[in-house]
Amino acid sequence: MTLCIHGLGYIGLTTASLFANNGHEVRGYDIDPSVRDRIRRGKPDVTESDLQEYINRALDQDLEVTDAPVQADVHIICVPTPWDYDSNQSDLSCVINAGQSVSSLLGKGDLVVLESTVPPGTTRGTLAPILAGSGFEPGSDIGVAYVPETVMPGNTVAELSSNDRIFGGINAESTAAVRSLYEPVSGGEVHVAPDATTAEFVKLAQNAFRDVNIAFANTLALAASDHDVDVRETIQLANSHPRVDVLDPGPGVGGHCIPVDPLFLAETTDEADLIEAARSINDRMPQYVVSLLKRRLGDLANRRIAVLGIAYKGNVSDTRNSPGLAIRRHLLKESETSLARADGGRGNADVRLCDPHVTTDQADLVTLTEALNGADAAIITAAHDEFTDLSPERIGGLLSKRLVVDALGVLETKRWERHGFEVVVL
Ligand code: SAJ
Repeated sequence: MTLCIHGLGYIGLTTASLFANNGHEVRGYDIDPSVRDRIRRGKPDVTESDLQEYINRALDQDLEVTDAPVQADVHIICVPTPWDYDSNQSDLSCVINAGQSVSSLLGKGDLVVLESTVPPGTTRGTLAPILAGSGFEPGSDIGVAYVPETVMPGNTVAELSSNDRIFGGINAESTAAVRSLYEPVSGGEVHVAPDATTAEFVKLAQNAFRDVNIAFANTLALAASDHDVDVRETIQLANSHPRVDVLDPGPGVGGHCIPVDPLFLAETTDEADLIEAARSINDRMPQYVVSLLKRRLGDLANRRIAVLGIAYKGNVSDTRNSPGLAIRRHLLKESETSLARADGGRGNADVRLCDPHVTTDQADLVTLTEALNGADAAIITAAHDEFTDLSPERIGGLLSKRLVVDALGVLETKRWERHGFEVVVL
């Protein structure tokens, strides 16, 4: 079986490697020549070391990067589907472009699989009509199906081989074809959805579920502070109930999936009040973190603040929708407000960003010592090991005020307090 993977981002390259490592001849194409070049040189944009090894193994076998999409028995589309915040709708242009390029390569009996996260109905309503332009009838001449990916960044290789998979074709023949492709490479159980639209809906439901549940935890954190109650102890006690499993509050919901996928679900229905409320609660958390700091420091003008973590979560390098970067924006905005009110001689807060996992030069990053030196406060915004292992003994002398906002509840508060720190836990 020959496969052509369209889009070699995080999911496309992982999927290409999965099939190459399971004995398939895989060709992969990405529209960005620098992505193709990096993969060919064995230097893809991944930071998980076992994923890097997994990809290298695939490149040593039968994964080859091509300068154009090629004919194959199976085409798998793994292209980005961003949310367009201006028009408030999903942007399916990459899926449409990939579909057109697949259409020009099709032969009778081929299978086309969409893995990109999309609004319900996209495989049947958008992709299949484009493929029909080939002259082959989707469903009868060619198979067309949707297969969501569920791997968790940071734990990709383990989840790739153990997670359950869900498939849905536009008809029974398409479903059977996609099942026989994925079942032999799936370590978890396989579940057949009644159709492609259901499979699309399931993916969105999973991520919206997590967003709503994080919003619930964040709501508890906001409400607990009104009563001077420790929300994390509350959650631990609440979770002793056999049917309660509250998630963790935090500085906001980042990444490319959880903050975006619920919008795809809301786009196609009028019944999205809960989903929209959850989005708005989670989006307000960075501002809330800044308000916790303001309560202690008052005016933020001229303050020096260390933001520890611009990755969207612990031990990953991805900064998309980063709570840490959102917190920086709010700190700067708040101190601008102070500037407007203040007498002459006052300036914006000096916000110093530190993140040992982020290697891109998109933000001015400094070392931990540079970030903390002379700072009025530090805010922990990503649960990287380097930050959860921080010791008050080591950094106490660096800060000008012993104030830490622990937005993720990762520090042992009592120990820090013994060293004269005020620890504000979200
Ligand atoms: N977060 C909290 N509280 C929590 C859990 C997470 O505030 O209790 C925050 C994190 O700090 C982070 C954000 O939520 O900022 C998202 O992180 P995550 O670990 O919940 O999820 P992702 O985006 O890394 O991966 C999710 C996963 N989906 C689900 O768990 C339902 C993953 O399985 C999907 O494959 C992935 O989205 C995707 O690609 O869709």
